[in-house]
Amino acid sequence: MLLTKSQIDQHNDALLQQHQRGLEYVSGNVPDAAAIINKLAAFQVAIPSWALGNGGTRFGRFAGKGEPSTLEQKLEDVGLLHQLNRSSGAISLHIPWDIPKNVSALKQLATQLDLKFDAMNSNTFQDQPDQQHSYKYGSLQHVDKAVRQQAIDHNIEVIKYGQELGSQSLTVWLADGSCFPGQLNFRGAFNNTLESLGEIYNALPDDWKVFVEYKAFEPNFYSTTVGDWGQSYLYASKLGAKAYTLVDLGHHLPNANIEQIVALLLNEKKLGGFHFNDSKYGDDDLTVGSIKPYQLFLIFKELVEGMDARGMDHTKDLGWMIDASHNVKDSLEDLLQSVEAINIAYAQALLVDNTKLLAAQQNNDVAQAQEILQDAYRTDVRPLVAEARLKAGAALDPIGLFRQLKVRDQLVKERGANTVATGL
Ligand code: AOS
Ligand code: ZN
Ligand code: ZN
Ligand code: ZN
Repeated sequence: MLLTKSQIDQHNDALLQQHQRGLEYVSGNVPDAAAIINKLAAFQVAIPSWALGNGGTRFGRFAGKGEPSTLEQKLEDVGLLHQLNRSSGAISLHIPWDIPKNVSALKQLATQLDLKFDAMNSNTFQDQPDQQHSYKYGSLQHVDKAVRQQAIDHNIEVIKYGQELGSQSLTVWLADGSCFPGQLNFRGAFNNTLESLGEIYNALPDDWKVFVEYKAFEPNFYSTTVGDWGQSYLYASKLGAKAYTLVDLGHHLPNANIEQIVALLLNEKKLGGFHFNDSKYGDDDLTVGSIKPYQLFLIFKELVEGMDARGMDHTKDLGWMIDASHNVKDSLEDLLQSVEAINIAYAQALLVDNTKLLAAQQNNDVAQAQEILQDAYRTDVRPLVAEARLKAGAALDPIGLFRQLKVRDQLVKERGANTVATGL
């Protein structure tokens, strides 16, 4: 089910006048609207295969209708998002949920949909029916070398799938840790994990990166063996130049200053990528920008400033990914909202006058520094984001068009109402 160009054009024509009024207004108030629009148009955020269905909690799962049940259908969903916003040109796969059966057909489909394969994700937090050893007490940290080896081999297999598909990175998120004091020898768990990661690292192709994702808690509730950015940084720096820290916004203890973490990791050349999401209390499941949009802006401000200072390419030198999944909204509408929130924060960050900010900082002019940041944050950049979409051939109002064309109803017709997407 793909949209036609004329469906998009018709939708855009109807909104054009109103859009242009907004665009003129904001363009008159920002220094270089054209440059910002070009950057926005080039910026792509990868969609995780596991967010295309309504995720559950351990208490229950309320499946959505017309969810993708094959890998091909997952690609088609992302292709649809990409047609609507031209900002979702990549998919992140998860093995074994997304084992490709026919690699060349899958690659062909991806090319047709204009999608790239972003970071590959391994899974050693669940036991699969055919596996010999259980991960109940951890995987790469396990006290038994045989269990560790099984987890290492799995990660190496994931790299191989990724190589076939043209991915260039592996994200390792470990559920490893402990639920009770005394359960684990912290140093033993760290050293085992480091050694296991080292074997995976040695299997990485030269042009690949490995991202070590940290998480404060869940599913383990006393300790997590990659529990914070310091631990991830330790692993990444001991592993070598191809290893980086991955920041998932929802994986911190409450009130952590994520923008400062990001600034320092970038400074140390160890920031690898992002999992965007939002949360009110803890965890990682809500739509990006739905709870703390100012924090998201502050993070992007550090990203833009830090990447520019190091001459990095915004579009490809970090891995940009969404990682969220909840129970209540249409998954595709939810992802459109997340991508929009990311683009808005990025645009606001591009507005920050860093020369003026630096001068304010040099003069200890605290009020002025705050004014500069909030001036950017309070600018309504939505017309700039919409203009980037328009120029790229996407919809001025992606959710509006999704609803207008009753895309979900069509997916239900094609796939049925009783679908269960594999994944979380
Ligand atoms: C888990 O909390 C991590 O965020 C993972 O990155 C991700 O959600 C997982 O790999 C998907 O199962
Ligand atoms: Zn994540
Ligand atoms: Zn997470
Ligand atoms: Zn979660």
